Amino acid sequence: MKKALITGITGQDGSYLAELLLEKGYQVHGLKRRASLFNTQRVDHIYQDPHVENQNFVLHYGDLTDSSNLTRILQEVQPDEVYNLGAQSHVAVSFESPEYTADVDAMGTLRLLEAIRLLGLEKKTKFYQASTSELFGMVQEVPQKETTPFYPRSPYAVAKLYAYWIAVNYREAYGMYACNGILFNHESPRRGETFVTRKITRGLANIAQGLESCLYMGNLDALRDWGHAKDYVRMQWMMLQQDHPEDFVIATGVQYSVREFIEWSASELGIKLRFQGEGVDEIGIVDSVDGDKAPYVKVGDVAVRVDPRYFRPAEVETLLGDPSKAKEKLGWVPEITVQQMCQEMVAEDLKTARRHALLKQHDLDIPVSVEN
Ligand code: NDP
Ligand code: GDR
Repeated sequence: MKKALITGITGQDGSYLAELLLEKGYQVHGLKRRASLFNTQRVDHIYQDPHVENQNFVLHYGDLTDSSNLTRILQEVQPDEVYNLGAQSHVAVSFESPEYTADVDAMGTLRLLEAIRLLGLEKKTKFYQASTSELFGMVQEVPQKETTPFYPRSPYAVAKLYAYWIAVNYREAYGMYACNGILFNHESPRRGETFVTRKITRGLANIAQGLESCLYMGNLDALRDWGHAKDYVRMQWMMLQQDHPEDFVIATGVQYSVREFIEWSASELGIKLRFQGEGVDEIGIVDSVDGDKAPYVKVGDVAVRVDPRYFRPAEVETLLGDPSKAKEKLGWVPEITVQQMCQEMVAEDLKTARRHALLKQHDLDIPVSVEN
């Protein structure tokens, strides 16, 4: 039985990858952080009681900032494959916590690689590094592919640039099977609530159910190449099944704006929006509404406003990937379109909003999150 260790197993990708590897018969080990509240919601459905024998899903307390902890877990597990998905992954937050982001995202990668090497696992353990399209930042070529020069635009992207190169360096210096998946944005109903797509689907579903009145957004003109996380974790696994390690761009090859994602999500909820104004004065007004789908929304309501607090000190305006290498060498093509993904995300967030609306009607407390 193959063994995999996933850092970031409690995150969006970690949870889908764990499901995939379990289906493939792996024993899956994951790093979870100690937190004052439960933080394993995304993997609770595959959790196994530690009192039962022959477990194939095991969580270990750990942190990418702690070398001794990483070394101990690697020594205990002796994994065939390590997927380094753990990261402070929010670009905007990285401007607020740049040093911590560097420690986890850059140094954390080095700590893992060095632990593998010092334990003498460098010829046994294959290593996947969660690299990112944010490396391209201020884009130097359209579309972006494996050979496009990097120009990171945030502390997050700069930290990930170090992680990218240290993975390449360990491959070249020590002959390790280490590779980078340069993944463009990928989303799902499990996406963190403060990333743009989920913020939109959740916010608009709440508006449709009368739980919120307005969605406050940053740069509506940003263009992204969005795919579905399920498609992208499949590729993470494929990258470690080759004879030789290589880096791959993973993307759909199509880009849309944040404004378009808002329009699709609203339309799924029976709300047609008209955008007017410019810059910070831009608003999204309800043009027509299907009262059955969005009973609390009226024509003329301002459902979207721009709030400059969500602008970033340096923005990545446009990203568009060229996944030709992944297609040609690995036969990978994304199966879920961004529009299908948007539908799925809206449907899931609507279910939750309906549940919360029902609780509210009965004067019961609803779990409110103020962070966005
Ligand atoms: P998430 O933010 O959903 O998950 C991040 C994971 O990292 C969580 O499990 C989190 O734990 C864990 N983590 C955070 N800090 C630490 C730490 N100090 N030590 C150990 N673990 C930590 O990210 P995604 O699943 O979306 O992304 C997975 C990886 O892929 C990340 O590295 C991200 O930067 C990268 N990436 C993501 C893309 C995307 O579009 N989703 C695109 C390209 C790259 P906790 O649950 O406790 O917070
Ligand atoms: P990104 O994703 O920064 O590309 O990083 P995010 O969804 O946060 O932003 C995408 C674009 O939307 C714009 N935007 C907003 N973003 C957020 N979060 N909130 C808003 O209100 C808002 N309004 C507009 C942003 O400015 C940006 O241009 C994600 C993360 O998953 C990284 O870890 C990963 O490496 C990259 O994708 C690829």
